[in-house]
Amino acid sequence: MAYPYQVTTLDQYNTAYKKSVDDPEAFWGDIASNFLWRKRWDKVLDWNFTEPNIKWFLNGKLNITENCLDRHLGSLGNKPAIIWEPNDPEEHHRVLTYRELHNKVLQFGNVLKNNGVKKGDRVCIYMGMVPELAVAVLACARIGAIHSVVFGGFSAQSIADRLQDAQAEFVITCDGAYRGNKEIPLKGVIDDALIQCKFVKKVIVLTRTRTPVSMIKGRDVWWEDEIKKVETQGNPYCEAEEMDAEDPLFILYTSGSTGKPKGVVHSTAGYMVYTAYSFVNVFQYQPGDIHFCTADIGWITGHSYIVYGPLAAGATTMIYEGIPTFPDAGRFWSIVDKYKVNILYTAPTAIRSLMGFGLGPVQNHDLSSLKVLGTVGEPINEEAWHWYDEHIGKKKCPIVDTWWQTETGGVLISNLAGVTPSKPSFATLPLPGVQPILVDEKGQEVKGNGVSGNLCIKFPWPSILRTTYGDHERCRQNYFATYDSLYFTGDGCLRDENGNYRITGRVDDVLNVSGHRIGTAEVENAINMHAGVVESAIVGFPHEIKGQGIYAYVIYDGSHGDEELARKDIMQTVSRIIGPIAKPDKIQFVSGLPKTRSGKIMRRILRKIAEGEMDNLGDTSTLLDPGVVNEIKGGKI
Ligand code: 6R9
Repeated sequence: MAYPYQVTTLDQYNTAYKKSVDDPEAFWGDIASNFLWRKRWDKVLDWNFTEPNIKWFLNGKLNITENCLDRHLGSLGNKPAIIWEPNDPEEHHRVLTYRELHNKVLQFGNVLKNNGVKKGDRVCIYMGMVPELAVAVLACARIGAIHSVVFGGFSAQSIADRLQDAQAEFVITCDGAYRGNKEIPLKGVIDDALIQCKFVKKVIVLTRTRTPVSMIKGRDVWWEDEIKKVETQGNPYCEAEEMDAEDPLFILYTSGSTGKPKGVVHSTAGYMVYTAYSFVNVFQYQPGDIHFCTADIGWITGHSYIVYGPLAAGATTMIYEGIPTFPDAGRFWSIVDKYKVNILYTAPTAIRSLMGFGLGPVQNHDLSSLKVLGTVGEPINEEAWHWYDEHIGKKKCPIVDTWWQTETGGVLISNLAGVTPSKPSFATLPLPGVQPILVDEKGQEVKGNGVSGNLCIKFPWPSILRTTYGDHERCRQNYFATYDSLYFTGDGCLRDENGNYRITGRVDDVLNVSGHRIGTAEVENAINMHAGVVESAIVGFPHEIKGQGIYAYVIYDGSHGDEELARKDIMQTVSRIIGPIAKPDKIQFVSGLPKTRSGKIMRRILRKIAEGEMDNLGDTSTLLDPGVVNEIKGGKI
C-alpha cells in the first residue's frame, strides 16, 4: 500500500479516530515515522493552550524539501510533480517531473544564497501562478528561509505592511501576471511598496509578461540572470538545511477582527505531517492521480494542497494560472478533460459563478476521469452542492466539504472521500486527531447532538499555528483567551443528531467574500482614509455568488464632489489601500451610525438592514439616537 496511514474504510476511520484520542502521541508518532528525518524526535508532543506553547516532534531534525522532493527521486523521478496550465489556452503547458523540480529548487536555492539569503531570513514572494512560484517557495524551505507569500491581488500598501511586520529583506516577484484578460504589473506594485521599505535588500524578478519594469541598481536582479550565474558556477549541490521540527516554515498573513492582518506562523514538521496525512485521507489520493486545486498559492489552500501536502505524498499537482471564466466558463472543464484530472478541489463561490452560465459550458467536455470533488473556503449552499454533484461529478464522485483555516494549516473537519458519508452543506466529521467542541457564550461546553455553539478545538493537532509573527500575545488573545484552554476558531457551528458538523459562518467581525477572509475593521480603516469620509461601518450581506458581499455605511461630508463621485473615489481608495478584493459591493451614505451610549456601533442593526430585514431589528432601546435607524432604513444606495 502506497500510504500506510491512509484509512480506506469506515471501520478504519473509527479505529484511527479512537486511537488518535486515546493515545495521540502514539498515533502521530506512527504517522510521522513514514517521513524522512535527519534525526528522530525525542518526544511527540508538549503543549499547553494557556501561553500557548505547542511543540510537536521535539528535537526532531529534517528538511521538508527532502520529504517533498529528494525522497521521491528513486521511485518517482520521471513522474510529473507539477503540471502547469497557463492563463491562455493557446500557450504551451509545462510539466515538471520530480527530478526537474528538484533540480530547479536546488538551483534557485543557490540563487537565494548568492543573494545573501540565510536560514531564518524572511522572504516575501509576490508572484502569479507560475511553476516558479512553487520553486521559490520550496527553495526558501530548502535553505531554511521563512517564506511569506502575498496574494497577487493585494495592493502596494498591503505588501508594505506585511514586509514591515515580517521585516523581510528579500522579495521575489514577476514582471507581471496574467489573470483572464488582465495583466497585473506585479513588479510595479512592488516598487510602490518598497518606497516605504528601505530595508529590502534584494528583489529577484522572474520574466513572465514582459511588462516594462524599472530595475533598481544594486537592488533588483533578474531571476534568469541569477540562474545563469549558478550554471556558470557549475551548479553546485544545494544541501538541504537541517531544520528543527519546530523551526518556522512560513508566515501567511490573514485578516482578523482588528485592523491589522496577522502573520500566522507554521512550523516545519507538524505542518508537513498533517498536510500530507490530510491530503491522502480527505481526497483518498492514489498514486498516479492528477490533483487539481484551483486556489491561488497566495492562500493557505494553495500552500497546503497545491504545494506541500501533494508533494510530500509524491502526488501530481496542477498549477493553473488563470481564472474560471477565461476565455469562457468552460475552462475548468476543459482542463479536467485535457489532463484527465482525478481530483478537483475548488471554492463554492466558483461553483456558484459557473452555475450561472448554465450547462452549455459543461457539455462537450469529458469529465469521466473525475473521482473526487472538493470544496473549501466558505459554507456551500445545497443548490451549489447538488449542481456540483449532478453536473460535474455525474453523481459518481464523493464531494468532500473541507472546513479549515489559515491557522489550522490543514483540513480539520471533512468527510473522507468515499470512506465516511457526505451530507450536503455539512463538513461532517473531524479528521483523526481533531477534537472539536461547541461552547456557549459563557464558555460552557454544549454537549450532546442536535445543538449549536461556537466551534473550538480542545487538543492540538500537528499543524496548528504556533504564534503570530512578532507578537505572541496577540496569538494568545485572538485564539486562546476567549475560552479557557481551548483554541477558538471564530466560527459558529451546529452539530446534527448524528454528530455531523455544519459550519454556519464567522461569529466575529470577519467577512468571507468569495471564500476570502476580510476584516471589517481593515475595510473601515481604508474607507476612513478618504478625505471626505467622517466615519464608516462595514457589515456583510448575503450575496448570490460571493456568499457574502461587503456593505458599507458611510458618513460623508460632501467636500469631495457629489455622492456618485465620492462612491467611486471610496472604491478606488479601498483598492489602493487593501486591494480590489476588499471593494465594497454597496455604499450607503448616512448622516449617523447607530451607536450605544458607550459609543459602540451596533452592527447587529446594520447587518439586519443590509440583509433587508427591516422589521426585525430587535432591541434598539440602548441606542444613543434611535432616530438614526429610521433614516438608515429609509435611505437609498
Ligand atoms: C481554508 C480557508 C477560514 C474561514 C473559516 C470559515 C470559512 C473555510 C469552510 C468554511 C464553511 C467550509 N470556511 N472552509 N466555512 N465550510 N468548508 O479557507 O482558510 O482563508 O483562513 O478562511 O473560512 O469561516 O473560519 P481561511
